[in-house]
Amino acid sequence: MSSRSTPPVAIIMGSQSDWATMKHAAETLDELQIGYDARIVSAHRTPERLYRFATGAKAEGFKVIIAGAGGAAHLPGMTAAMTPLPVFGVPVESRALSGQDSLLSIVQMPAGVPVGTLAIGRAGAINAAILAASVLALANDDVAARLDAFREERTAAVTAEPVRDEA
Ligand code: RP5
Repeated sequence: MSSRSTPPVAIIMGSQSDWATMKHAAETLDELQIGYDARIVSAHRTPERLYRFATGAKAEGFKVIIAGAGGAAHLPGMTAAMTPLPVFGVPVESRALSGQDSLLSIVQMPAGVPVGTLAIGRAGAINAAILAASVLALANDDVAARLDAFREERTAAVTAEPVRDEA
């Protein structure tokens, strides 16, 4: 049995094919030096794995869950139904409907079972990680300082004027 402690963030996704999107959440957490586990948990193909994960996530020690899925994207909502932890949903861009199906599946939760829904694709994955950091920063001064620095770097990178192409 591993003695490794549970990291604060769980990144779950419905399929291996979602990793191309969800890796951006992982990379952002890496940049913020926040630990995570990345797991494939499919609402449709591995429902028992989803049940075990979602009902046990808080006791396992996770603090925030980022859940990415595409198409009929039930993963974030079903996870939120079974855990009191904050769940951030990332709609993965689907081939058939460009992620609009994913977005509407995730965002339209009934009152009482919230999923914080992000933008479709890479931007949503990155922002889910930043939001996770914001939640963790409330109780962790080191994370708060790293998040402040991360945001300041991005502000400083915006030039006052556009770089013009040479004619
Ligand atoms: C969803 O179906 C997954 O989240 C994925 O976005 C989509 C397609 O999955 P694959 O057919 O690529 O495994 O469950």
